[in-house]
Amino acid sequence: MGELTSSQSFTASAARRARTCVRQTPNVRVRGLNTEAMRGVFPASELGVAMRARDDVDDDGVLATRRRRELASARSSESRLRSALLVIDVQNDFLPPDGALAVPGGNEIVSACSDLVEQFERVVYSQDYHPAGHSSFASSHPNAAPYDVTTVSYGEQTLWPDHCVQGTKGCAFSPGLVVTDKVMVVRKGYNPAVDSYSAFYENDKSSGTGLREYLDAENVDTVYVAGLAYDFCVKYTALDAKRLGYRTVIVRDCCRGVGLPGTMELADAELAAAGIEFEDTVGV
Ligand code: VGL
Ligand code: ZN
Repeated sequence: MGELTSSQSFTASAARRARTCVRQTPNVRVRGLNTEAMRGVFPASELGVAMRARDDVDDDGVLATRRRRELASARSSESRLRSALLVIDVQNDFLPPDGALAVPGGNEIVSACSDLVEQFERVVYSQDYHPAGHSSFASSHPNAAPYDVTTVSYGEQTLWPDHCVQGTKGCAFSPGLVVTDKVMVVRKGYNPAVDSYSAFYENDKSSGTGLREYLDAENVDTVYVAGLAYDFCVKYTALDAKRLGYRTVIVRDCCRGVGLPGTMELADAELAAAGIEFEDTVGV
């Protein structure tokens, strides 16, 4: 993962925090470590760590994270102080190869999301957090199959394979994701009768998660959104953020989508129509 675009400037305190985070993972200087080849060799729990070790090293052997920290202090700005990163649902069940609802390419963004986390003053993680037998599971409906669409009291609901059940390994954050101690975690989807794609509101649009109140208390005016899945939880989180009045930026190369028929195109169109901005990190 490389430098961020110029509009993504950082604060010195985020850089200090980054130093604390990075210490938790081994900063081994390994050149040319082939993470593709390692996929079949390392258990998933080790793979996240191994990938970070590689990503921390530039071609010239300089730690990329150190270079970003230097940029961080240089680019420190008032607007950065008022922004928050929302990391959406980077949980084992959404990651190939073993996740119950694996998002294609989901593994490719875990390390990049961790790099992003280190560059923000405020980070909120969302966690899909369903009770067993949740109404969004196809298994809870007679004669339904995963990815069928059904009509419920609050509108259309896609039915999913059982996923992110509270207390299971699939519900846990990916071991490759840096989760610092002092962060807000928004759990969603715990109401047995209502699904929740957005990190702000349940799908019935009536009950809030408390995220808005937190961001407002922190004087946040800009949210960056990254994670899984682009065409569902990232999309609905970004649409709600924009509707609530935040400047909303999707970090596109730190997202991957489920990709049901038409869902990626629909997400692109809806997000653009809503005036949501897109940025990429550079030179991953
Ligand atoms: C998600 C489907 C069901 C997501 C969560 O995180 O995008 N998608 N639950
Ligand atoms: Zn879910």
